[in-house]
Amino acid sequence: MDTDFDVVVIGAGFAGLYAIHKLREAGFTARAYEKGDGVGGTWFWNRYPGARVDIQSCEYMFTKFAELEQEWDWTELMPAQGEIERYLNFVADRLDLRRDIQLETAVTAMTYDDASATWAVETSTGERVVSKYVIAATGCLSAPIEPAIDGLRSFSGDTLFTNRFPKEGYDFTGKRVAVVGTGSSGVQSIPVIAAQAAHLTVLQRSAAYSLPSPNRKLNDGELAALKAEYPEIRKAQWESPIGSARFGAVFQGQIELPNILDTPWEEQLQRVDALGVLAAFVWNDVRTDIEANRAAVRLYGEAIKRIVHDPETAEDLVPHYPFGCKRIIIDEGYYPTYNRDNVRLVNLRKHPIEKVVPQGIQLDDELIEVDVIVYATGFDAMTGSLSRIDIRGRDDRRLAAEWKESPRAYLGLQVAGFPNLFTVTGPGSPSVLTNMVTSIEHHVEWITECISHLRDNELRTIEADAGAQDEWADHLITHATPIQVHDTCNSWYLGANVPGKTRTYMPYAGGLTVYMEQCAELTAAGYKGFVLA
Ligand code: NA7
Repeated sequence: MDTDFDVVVIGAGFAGLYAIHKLREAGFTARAYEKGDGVGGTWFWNRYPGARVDIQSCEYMFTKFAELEQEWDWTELMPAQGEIERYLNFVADRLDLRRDIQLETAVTAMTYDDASATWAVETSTGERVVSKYVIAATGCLSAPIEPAIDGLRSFSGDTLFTNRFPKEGYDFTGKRVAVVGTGSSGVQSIPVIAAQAAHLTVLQRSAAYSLPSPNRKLNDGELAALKAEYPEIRKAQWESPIGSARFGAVFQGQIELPNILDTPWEEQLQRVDALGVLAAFVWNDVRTDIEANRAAVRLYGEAIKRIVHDPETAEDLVPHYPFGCKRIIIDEGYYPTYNRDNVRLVNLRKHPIEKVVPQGIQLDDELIEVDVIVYATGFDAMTGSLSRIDIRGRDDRRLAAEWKESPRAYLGLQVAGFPNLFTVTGPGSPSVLTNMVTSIEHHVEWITECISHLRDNELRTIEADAGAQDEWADHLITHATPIQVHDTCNSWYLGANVPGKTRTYMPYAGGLTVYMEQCAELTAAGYKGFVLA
């Protein structure tokens, strides 16, 4: 059967852009559909004030373009949203990718036809195209959650979402603002909003673990020195289990890592004097031993008390779940913000939200009157962006229904029953526990080589074997630490932030290097765990 394109790519963020380039290089025709009116994916949508990556700029870029990387000038150690978005636009222009990208077009439905081994893809613009393969470059944190709060739409002021923040920005000057949510989007935006607003009320359900960002402008000559070192940086990056040899290095330096359980309280406090909140994290035993973890949380509380003057606020800022259950946040001035006269923290565990009303947010015992509400309430992570598309595979199997029961994909790359559909950094991949760019590059390269293999060997389809997929899902559980799956851990890694979502650890926690070796071995063994026809 004739197809419109060899491959449909969904999304034009890091993954979609790299996919177009690699597919073109391998001689395939491709069309990428992107919902937004610009490229950038996560970095297109999440343009809230203070949005910044937690990986160093020299590692948060494509690693295989020796020329291109020399042409791009980062200005900061850990770039902000705007600079990353500009970088991705630069890549799109420089590699001439735009001619294969259709913006403002969401993929709404996809149906697999067994007889022709093709996918019929429908879009929000009413188009219907047929392709041999689909690459879902849809991102791990791309399906926003609108919190189930009564009356959300009844608010008469401005309602903003961090993950769909207005392109033109928003001026909080003179406004009474409420921020709901204290994950990284909330924590990063709160200091910036507080500095502008007349008054800010932070509504916190779970306290965060957050470290002061080591970000700074790159010094004179520093970028040139980094550029000269790019080959070594890349090598180290690809040898790192998290795709970033520099992650954490800026914090840890030469700090020793004793066991917290072997360290007297007075000595622990001395470390707080020297390191602030960071003191709670730099112990050998905190990530593996739950008792050590509890000791670290106690120390974390001490560190917060030394920054935040109001004792009740300081107490409310201490998390009640283990450190390491969620990704640590990197903030710029988060805790000191609570010493400002115009900022107030509300602990929703003590005073839950009843509903949103036209004037603001009604708690159990108080009405918080505001002009603006900012929701920083997170994502249906890893699966949401695909399960929100009506995807029907072999025998009319619906991806959303299958993932509702169990969000699984073999190696995070393919789902049984959905031939020739590839998930870049899908559930079961190391992705979100690593530098996303490195993980994305690995997946896109694997997928392109796989499709080339099918073409070169005149094979029609590849599909995950259901048994191999189940085994992989079991394997994920064995790698997750007791802390990552602890009863009190309600992370999005577990899907625990989405009402009704199956609670299971979705990412592969065994490290990127081990994972890549496994992918290579399975591929060399004739795509073991996949069915090729
Ligand atoms: P997160 O990390 O999922 O944070 C969402 C926050 O919103 C979190 O504090 C939630 O509390 C809170 N939340 C969610 N729903 C509600 C309701 N209904 N009421 C009050 N509070 C609510 O999302 P982010 O966008 O901040 O960060 C996502 C990732 O981006 C991050 O991990 C980094 O990898 C980059 P909860 O914890 O569920 O009690």
